[in-house]
Amino acid sequence: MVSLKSCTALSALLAATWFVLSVLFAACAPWSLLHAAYGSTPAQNTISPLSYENRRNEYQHFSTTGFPTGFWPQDARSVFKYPDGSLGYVQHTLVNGPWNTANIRDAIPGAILLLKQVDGVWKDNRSIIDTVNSVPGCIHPRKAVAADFNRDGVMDFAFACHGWDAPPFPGERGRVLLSQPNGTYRLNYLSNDIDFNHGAASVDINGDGYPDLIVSAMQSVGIFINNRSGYFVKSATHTIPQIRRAMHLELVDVNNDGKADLLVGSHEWEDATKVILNPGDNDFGGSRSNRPAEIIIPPVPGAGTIVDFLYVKSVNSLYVLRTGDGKSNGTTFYAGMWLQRFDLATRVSKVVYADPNWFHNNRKWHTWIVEKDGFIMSDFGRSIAVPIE
Ligand SMILES: [Ca+2]
Ligand SMILES: [Ca+2]
Ligand SMILES: [Ca+2]
Repeated sequence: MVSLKSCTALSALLAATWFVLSVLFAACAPWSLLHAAYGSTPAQNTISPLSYENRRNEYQHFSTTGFPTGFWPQDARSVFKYPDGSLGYVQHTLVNGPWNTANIRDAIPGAILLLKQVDGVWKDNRSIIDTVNSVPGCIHPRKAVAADFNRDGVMDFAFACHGWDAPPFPGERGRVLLSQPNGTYRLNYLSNDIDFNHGAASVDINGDGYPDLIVSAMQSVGIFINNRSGYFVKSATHTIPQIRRAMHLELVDVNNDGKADLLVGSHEWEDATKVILNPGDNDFGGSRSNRPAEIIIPPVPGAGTIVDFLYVKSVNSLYVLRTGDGKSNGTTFYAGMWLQRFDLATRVSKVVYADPNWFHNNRKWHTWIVEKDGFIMSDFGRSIAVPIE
């Protein structure tokens, strides 16, 4: 039983506590609001910092049935989920290039296409893009990287852009499509850096909870640290000196130690295709005397242009999507499709699909592969299906 006296004391204590809490709340509220405004509250976030996981997961439910007529897929694309659980599709369009326009002065920036699946039908969802406060799209987008860069629980997209695709390859700035507190998206520059950014992938490099980027450039691979608002600064301290060039790269854990490993590939006649195993602290460069362990993927003569990587856990193998290199075996540069399986346990390499004359959707090579229903498939339109075995 509680006496009247202790009740009075308890009431006084509660009142005092309430007063202290009220003062604290009043003092902290503006700070909380500031955090909310900048989306820097890392609570309840289920989106992976690994873009590889975000890109692959949603393809399990993806179908192009009901896609807009006159639509065709372009390289910088991703399937994702909106906060309400419905499926989304994003694409940074590519308008023109040296193949249909002679002069770089006539280069037209691309734009963002956003779709949303409602009752099984794809709807145009571009109305949620705040175009007034967005920068123009880039000239040549090449890859979309999906992660929640400003940590507000809504998927964002970084676009690796490489600029006009002809000598002297001037490069350009990447772009990032960021969710806003009012439910819209804004397109912004990704960083101050101008380069030939062909490939990219995200992981939290410095462990602050915000996804950072590893981006391929013309002569190197750069590490870009997220300033926690979705803008990136090229790191002067994190470098990866053992890669000269990597047109395509991916971050995925291939040895099941819980740390993403770096897969890099480019033009195989210039640079080996390889896995750099994460030493545990995301320092893929290491010190000069202590480089992380590497696994070299055996080359496929004639098909030395690396396009995509897929790790299939059930067979502990890395699948490498390739196209022609024009260097040997009578192949043509960027024509045809090859799929190589590399067993990470036995280190045995096998070409499981090869078609130098592959042609589909008006294209001579395919960009992205996914694992679905026991097959390695094209992400779009079932233009390839190779059983996993
Ligand atoms: Ca976000
Ligand atoms: Ca980070
Ligand atoms: Ca690993």
